[in-house]
Amino acid sequence: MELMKCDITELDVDAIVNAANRMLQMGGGVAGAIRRRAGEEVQRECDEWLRRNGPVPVGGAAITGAGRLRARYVIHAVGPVWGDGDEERKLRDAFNSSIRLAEEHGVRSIAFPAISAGIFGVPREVSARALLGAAADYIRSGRCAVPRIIFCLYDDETYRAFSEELGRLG
Ligand code: AR6
Repeated sequence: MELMKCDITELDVDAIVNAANRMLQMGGGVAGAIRRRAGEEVQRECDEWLRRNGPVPVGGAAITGAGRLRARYVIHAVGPVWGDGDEERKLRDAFNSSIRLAEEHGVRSIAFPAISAGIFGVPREVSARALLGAAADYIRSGRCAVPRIIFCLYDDETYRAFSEELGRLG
């Protein structure tokens, strides 16, 4: 598990995770950055996925190509909105759904943002605890089909919250 302070759209990994909404409409935050940098192709693929499968449940994920990005795939993970209830479990589900799709597509390196910790209003400490906890459980399970898991944090406060949580995990 690695923490990086960076823009997720710049990473040279097999898959980056988008902090998505249920309708896969790429608005602001990470989604907006991906849309600008990858090109409209990714939003078109999202629209097609939605037409076939309907809205993604909270805690679920969808996969598309990555347009002009260096990554091969974008995995659109839907986190909870703060106040929905059971936010931590839903964030763990979003991590697990994303890793499952990554495994199915032969992804060997993946980068996650602090899902729900922006526009969706979940405190960064809660996002850190849930996502790093789920990642630690995944690594401990010994499956390791996705050997490289990066958390890409955008601002100092979020980077600090994830570092502190990682320290607690030991
Ligand atoms: N790279 C890495 N992290 C980033 C980047 C970036 N380029 N840009 C922002 N962040 P958010 P959410 C951080 O709002 O809360 C959209 O409209 C940001 O500072 O992207 O799950 C979607 O379409 C924060 O720490 O995701 C959804 O409707 C974290 O990424 C909704 O927002 C998550 O912030 C999703 O909201």
